[in-house]
Amino acid sequence: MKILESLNSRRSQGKKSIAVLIDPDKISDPAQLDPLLRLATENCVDFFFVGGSLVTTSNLSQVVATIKENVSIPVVLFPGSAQQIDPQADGILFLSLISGRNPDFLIGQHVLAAPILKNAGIEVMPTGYMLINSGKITSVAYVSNTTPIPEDKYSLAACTAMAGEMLGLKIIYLDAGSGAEREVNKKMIAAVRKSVDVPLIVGGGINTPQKAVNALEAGADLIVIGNVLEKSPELLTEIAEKVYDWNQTVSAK
Ligand code: 1GP
Repeated sequence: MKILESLNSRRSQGKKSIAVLIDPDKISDPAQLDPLLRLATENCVDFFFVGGSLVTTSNLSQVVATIKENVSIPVVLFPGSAQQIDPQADGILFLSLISGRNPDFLIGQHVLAAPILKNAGIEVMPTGYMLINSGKITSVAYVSNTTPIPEDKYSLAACTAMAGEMLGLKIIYLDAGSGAEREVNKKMIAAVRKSVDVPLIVGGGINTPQKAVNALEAGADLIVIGNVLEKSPELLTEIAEKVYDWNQTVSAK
């Protein structure tokens, strides 16, 4: 089953998913990935997201290859630019940064990426990417030169997501930014959830099991965990357990 199809099918059953985000810049030796790959398999992680807003090394291909060689979890590119494409991946979030007004991240990078993606034959998932303010200026806000949506402007975010869905985007991704001081709040997630039917991804600053539960309860279909696993990989077990528990309740109904 294709990735988007499986997200939609899980959503229609009320089931949630979890993705682990890997920043290729932080993986200088593929062996560094071993513990995370083992933990992800043990904890039934659904996807690996690979990418970053500023990738300064050429590790991407090696990282994707190592994941593909060792586990059967799909690899989804989460690119900061058209340079972060690797044909070994299973899919790519083709991100349009709809919370911002920078044409380069709304359509510019996409024009450069399109012919490469056409040849690569990987699954392209049109995604409305929305940055939500989370305290300090995040790398993604700085690099994309866009202003995140204020975290209490629920209607603004809801209308942005709605417009994205009307433009044909198939996924909405609410992101507080990697290592965010404050994760996207429940009210914001719920407001966006109510405004669209497409799968909703939520990430940025989800670094405790409770924050993961909050995002699931508010309506996230898929939560993304990155930063916190660099220092505390064991937290993946606790967070993934919350997703598993949620899905068990749904199955039991
Ligand atoms: C960032 O949504 C991702 O773009 C994940 O964020 O690294 O804070 O978990 P963290």
